Amino acid sequence: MKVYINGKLYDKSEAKISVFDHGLLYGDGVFEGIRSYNRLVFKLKEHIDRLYESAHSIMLKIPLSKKEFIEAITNTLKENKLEDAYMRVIVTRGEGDLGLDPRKCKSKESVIIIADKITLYPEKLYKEGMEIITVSTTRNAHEALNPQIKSLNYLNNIMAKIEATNSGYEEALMLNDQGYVAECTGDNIFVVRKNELYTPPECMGALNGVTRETVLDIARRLKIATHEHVFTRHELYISEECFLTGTAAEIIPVVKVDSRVIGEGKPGKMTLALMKEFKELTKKEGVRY
Ligand code: PXG
Repeated sequence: MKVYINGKLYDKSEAKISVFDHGLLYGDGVFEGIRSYNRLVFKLKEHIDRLYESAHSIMLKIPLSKKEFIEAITNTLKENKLEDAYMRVIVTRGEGDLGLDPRKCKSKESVIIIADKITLYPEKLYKEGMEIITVSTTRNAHEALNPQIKSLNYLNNIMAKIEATNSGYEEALMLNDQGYVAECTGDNIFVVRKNELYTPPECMGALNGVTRETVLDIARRLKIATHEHVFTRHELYISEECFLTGTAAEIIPVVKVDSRVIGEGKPGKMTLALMKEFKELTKKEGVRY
């Protein structure tokens, strides 16, 4: 495996950055998780735009133009001879000293691109649906650390994940500090009620997921009414269908939330239709490499 660091490709064993990098010391940096299918990078522009937005918000200068960044990604994929890949793109503040002041990071920002294979949830969960549980760790308040910023500081999500896995569940439902449904630790959440599709708006603490946007687009194309709407756990419990979306997970059905059976306790009709359309889209859309 070859890893891109600041313009050069290194063997995995040689791909190293400084222990003084503020990405490591403070989580001071931003990232994206991107997928490719059959040599097509899915929604690359959307991921790059979000990366630059996250960087802008934390006053991090990305030392490449968007065009150069896209070339670096496609070249890394080519070099690794991967047809289907999961990529991690990272930009950190770079090497500084042992103080959190980013002005002390005199070296350039570090740009890292890792292209690897993806480990999905087990196939069984896509067929039968998964069970999730609400955890007590609430989603970051946007005035503290805005969930729209995909920063390297993911402890909020990791703490929630630990709570879920400690209880024997694969994924955690996170509420915001007002108790409204926000999202899961690495996935957005959708519900179906009366044949209409609902997902919490960004201001509830949900990341504006690329897969979330894609699913909303597909639904509109299928003439399904879509709503970015505030909802509570009660509305989730009484929904007819529920599913999660994310670049890694794609679309995964949820059949139980906090021990309440959702709908008929199996992946719903609309969920299955959206999964099928999503799969079709990944086969034909994307940036070729
Ligand atoms: N919410 C959060 C908090 C995320 O981190 C999503 C939603 C889905 O967004 P996209 O754009 O991918 O549709 C994410 C993305 C993991 C993992 O291991 C997930 C993400 C990032 C890194 C790791 O599940 N998530």
